[in-house]
Amino acid sequence: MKILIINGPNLNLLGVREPEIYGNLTLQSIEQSVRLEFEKQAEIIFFQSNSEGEIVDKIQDSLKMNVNAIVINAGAYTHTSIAIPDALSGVKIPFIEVHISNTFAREEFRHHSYLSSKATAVIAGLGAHGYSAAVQYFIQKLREKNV
Ligand code: CA2
Repeated sequence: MKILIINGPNLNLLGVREPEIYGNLTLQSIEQSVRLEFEKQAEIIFFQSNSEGEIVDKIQDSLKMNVNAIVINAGAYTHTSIAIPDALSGVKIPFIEVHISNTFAREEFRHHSYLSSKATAVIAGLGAHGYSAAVQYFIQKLREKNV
């Protein structure tokens, strides 16, 4: 079972700036703890890019890579990109949208997401735990389907 975790623009700065919004954990440490938690149950692939096109390419590649589910924090592209949800619809791989912060408690422009209507679920405001919760959900669902 393969689960791809995609992080979008500026999430490589986690733990370095704005800890009051995004916490103290770096993206690397989040990656390490998710891997540790699930290494016996699934192959977890991490990908971060600041570029919309690279994220679209990765989503398209996930078919060749036999990815079963995607967890995506598209960062600010959540609120602007049509290409990313189009790519997700194109590959027809189920995905969960994750946000570290509660986007609904923030500026109005963060309340709308182009991804949410196509997502299996949306998790916002649980910090880094959102990634684990999403992976855990997919592992359980994929097991039920004997993947
Ligand atoms: O809460 C989230 O996870 C967001 O997806 C993060 C995005 C933001 O644009 C979304 O509205 C909500 C921003 C990621 C920027 O991350 C930084 C981390 C540390 C320092 C600066 C930016």
